[in-house]
Amino acid sequence: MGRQFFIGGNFKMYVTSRASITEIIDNLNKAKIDENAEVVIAPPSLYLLLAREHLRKGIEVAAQNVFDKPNGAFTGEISAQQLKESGITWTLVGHSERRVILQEDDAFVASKTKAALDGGLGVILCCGESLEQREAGKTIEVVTNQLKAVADKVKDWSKIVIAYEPIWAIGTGKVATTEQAQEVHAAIREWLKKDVSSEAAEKTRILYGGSVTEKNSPELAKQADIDGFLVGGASLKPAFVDIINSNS
Ligand code: G2H
Repeated sequence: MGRQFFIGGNFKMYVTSRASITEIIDNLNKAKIDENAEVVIAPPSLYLLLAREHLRKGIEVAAQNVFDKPNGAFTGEISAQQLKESGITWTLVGHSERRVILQEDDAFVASKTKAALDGGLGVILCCGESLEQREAGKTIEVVTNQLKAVADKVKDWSKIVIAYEPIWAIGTGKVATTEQAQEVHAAIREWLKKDVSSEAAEKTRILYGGSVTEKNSPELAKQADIDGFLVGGASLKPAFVDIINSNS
């Protein structure tokens, strides 16, 4: 059986009012969405519950971040248990904006992935190389090292979706070519086969992220190892629906 197409909408910190969140959600609620697509949106944490309350059934809500402890004296953090109990069923982990700006290293990302899975969440695990690393020919090494840190702590990958997001393509308008994206996705699948299991290689969805729009998504979606998208800026626009439907 083929892998179910998966689209994540990462609202980042772009949305700054309840009214804007409600407008985006109203659009999604009214839209005709491919019934074969799995859709998850990730609003800023302040709006997670609002989103869950207003969003139609069948679309899930993700946190953009999670801590690696279940509870305790951790000012400003949110645990997987708290999210799950509030109806938030997914989380992003390891987005490059957190790796770079908040200096989260591979080990911490792996620890958060494990905590999220242990707490019953699905994980959208982000990975990707910088322009410097790409130009040095280190793309596959960087990406597989990021994933290996997780594989050292997590054996069951059935609730992980991988998002390959080359840092140089994020929010820059410079989308990776379909060949560049497919090449890395295929290498990730090969790595899964070798370092995790054949089953994980066959079943794990690998999303592409980085300046995805309704214009480039149909071509990217045709690639054998691209199983969906993690969409930032374009997920706030009505055309997000076209990206969701780009595989139908
Ligand atoms: C990459 C992506 C979503 P954008 O960060 O995670 O954002 O589509 O704005 O490049």
